[in-house]
Amino acid sequence: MNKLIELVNLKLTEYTKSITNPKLQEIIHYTLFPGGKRLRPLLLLSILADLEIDLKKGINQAAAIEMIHNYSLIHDDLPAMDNDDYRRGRLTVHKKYGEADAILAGDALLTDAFKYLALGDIDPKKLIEIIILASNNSGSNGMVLGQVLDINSNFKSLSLEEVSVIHYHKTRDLIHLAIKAGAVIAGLNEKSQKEMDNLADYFGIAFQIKDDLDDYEDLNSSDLENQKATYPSTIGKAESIKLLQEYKTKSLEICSNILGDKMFYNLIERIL
Ligand code: GRG
Repeated sequence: MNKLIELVNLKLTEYTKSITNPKLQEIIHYTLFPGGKRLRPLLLLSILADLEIDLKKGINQAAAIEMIHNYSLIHDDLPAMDNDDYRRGRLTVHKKYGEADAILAGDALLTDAFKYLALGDIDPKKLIEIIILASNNSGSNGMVLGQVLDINSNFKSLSLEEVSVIHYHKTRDLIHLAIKAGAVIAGLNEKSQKEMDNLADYFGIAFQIKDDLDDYEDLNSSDLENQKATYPSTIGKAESIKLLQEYKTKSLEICSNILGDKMFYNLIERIL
């Protein structure tokens, strides 16, 4: 797993060094390093590792998805959105560098990501499929839709279905992109790709439930301040834990059938 993270960090370093404006380079470096768990690149690359496919085939796409994820975090933290001062134990980008530069760094990460999505020694048809997937999963019918629904739900009480739709798009969509890109690069057949879509649904929602549960008793959480509808605030802590376990088991089952009990399997065990 560490080897995979090292590869991702190398690619993100190469990207950061390519930014010619020193201020923008500093802000993007601050955003990407030391970074978070690198979950989305790990999901993509572990599919390749488990199927013994050269990791170089997916490294550009793995780094690109991490860039899209980091753009979304910068924008999510802005005063007009969740208004958070801290992320990953450090000042958020707008708190450290100001709002205008934070917005622009997010814009640059999202835009630059599309170049990295298109790079690599992969069949051009697969590259086009992944670029369209990236747009669909992060754009107006994907993660941005999730954020729009979320922002408009502050201070409202929601049904489980409404909460699920928000998180399906806000969190599951980018996870789906990472898993699906791995499946496309690996050349999985249609049936296995459908199963991997199901895995992305279970894992994506379970990851959000886990995140909500971790935040639930945190009195400094912006979810609490913005009175956000979360899984535990909607269906209770015990039901949330039950749903998390059910989705984790289903994710592990699918993974075991398609990839075996190897790196991806261990990643699910570790993250959920
Ligand atoms: C601004 C268009 C736009 C979208 C923002 C991703 C997102 C949508 C909001 C983040 C809010 C949040 C905390 C969602 C819960 C799940 C989640 C995506 C957590 C952060 O992902 P991790 O844990 O982060 O993978 P690290 O820090 O490890 O990279």
